[in-house]
Amino acid sequence: MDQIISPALDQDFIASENAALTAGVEEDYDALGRALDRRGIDIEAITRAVAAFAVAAPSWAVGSGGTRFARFPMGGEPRNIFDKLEDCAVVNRLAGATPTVSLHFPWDEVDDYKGLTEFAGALGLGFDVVNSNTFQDHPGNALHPLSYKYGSLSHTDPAVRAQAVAHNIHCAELAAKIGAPALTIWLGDGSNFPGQSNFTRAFERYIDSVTTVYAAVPGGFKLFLEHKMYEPAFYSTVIQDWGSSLLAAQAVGDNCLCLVDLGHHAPNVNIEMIVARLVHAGKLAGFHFNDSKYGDDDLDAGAIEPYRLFLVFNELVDAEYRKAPGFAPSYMLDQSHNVTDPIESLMTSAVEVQRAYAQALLVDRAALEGFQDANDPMMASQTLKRAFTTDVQPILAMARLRKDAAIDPVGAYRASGYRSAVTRIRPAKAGGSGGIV
Ligand code: LRH
Ligand code: MN
Repeated sequence: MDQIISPALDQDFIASENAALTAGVEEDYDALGRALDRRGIDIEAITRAVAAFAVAAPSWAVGSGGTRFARFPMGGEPRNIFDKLEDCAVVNRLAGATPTVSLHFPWDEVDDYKGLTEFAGALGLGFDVVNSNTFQDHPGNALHPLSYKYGSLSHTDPAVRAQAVAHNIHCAELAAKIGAPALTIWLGDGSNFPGQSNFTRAFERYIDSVTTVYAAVPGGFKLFLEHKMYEPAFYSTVIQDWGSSLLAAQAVGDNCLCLVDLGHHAPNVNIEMIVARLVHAGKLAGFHFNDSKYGDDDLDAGAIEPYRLFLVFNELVDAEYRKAPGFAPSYMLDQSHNVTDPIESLMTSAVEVQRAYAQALLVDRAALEGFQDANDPMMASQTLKRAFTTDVQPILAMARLRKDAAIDPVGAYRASGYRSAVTRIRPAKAGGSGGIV
């Protein structure tokens, strides 16, 4: 592996970057601590919870993303999973919140998974939920001779379904090799014209296929079903919404759960209520965090609708507070960085997800329940807003400082010269036509 000449991972460099900022953080932290104490909140308890909070980085998002129109690569594009892990290590080292990486197969396939796990371990990284891919063809890949143009696990042709089933079982085997706890199955299966697909038969073929995968994976290994309203299919999608996902997960088995990608809903859908329903059903797998204004824009988490992200975490903290049975969601980012340095976006997004969690921890749940039971909408709303409008920046910065991460991750990253260092050693990738990755 080429040696990257950058102090981005070096403790002394990070400490030197923090030196000028530490006194300010401590002063702000103490002031916030006093203010929270007057609200009966122990800032140290919040900071410990925030420091323990982690969200997985998506291996496929450290390279520049694109749209169907174009992709504009920057310098130092990762060439393979090893480059991607080095970039993920910088995200984790500086922002201190992404100790695991979510892999995508076959994009991240290698010959030696023990070697890959050791390589990641040496960078301070582990592996999180993996992802299968039957939403594009894989020319030259002997495991995928048949096309997924008209679907995969729900395809009308049993041979294509069998190929897609085999791929998902293979991904579960790879997950076991790297210690990943689950497999996320997202499909592009659907239709572009009314009449093109029989909704019921397609759904039943899908359930039958996932049930075959479920029967083949080790006991305890989880399958996460990811719903999406549209794209690449533009009329119907087999797992189009949380209802379809829940019905399928309930049909498949106890370890089959429903993953919520924030961008996979129509604008203005009440995602926080979907979260509450999936928690109620004991079927919440976890999240692909990102943000969006219109479609599956895969923008940086918290960049467009931070209050919505807060309201999602308000439901998650409420579930923790109620000790909801089987509540153990997996947190992952799933974004496409078309105009920013992906490392800066992933660090910033991890911090924004942490921010929403910290704010949700500040909600006075006993008071909120009282106002809800007393039908006092104004005070109930104000109770949430008070938590959301509390500037928790000192808590986030203190949590990073105590983890030897960077108080200002983007500032430290830019000062490290990492991007120009990788640009020097990784051959430039030509720009080109579309595609998110
Ligand atoms: C589909 C999706 C899915 C991934 C892909 C990269 O839109 O959210 O989770 O497999 O993006
Ligand atoms: Mn996703």
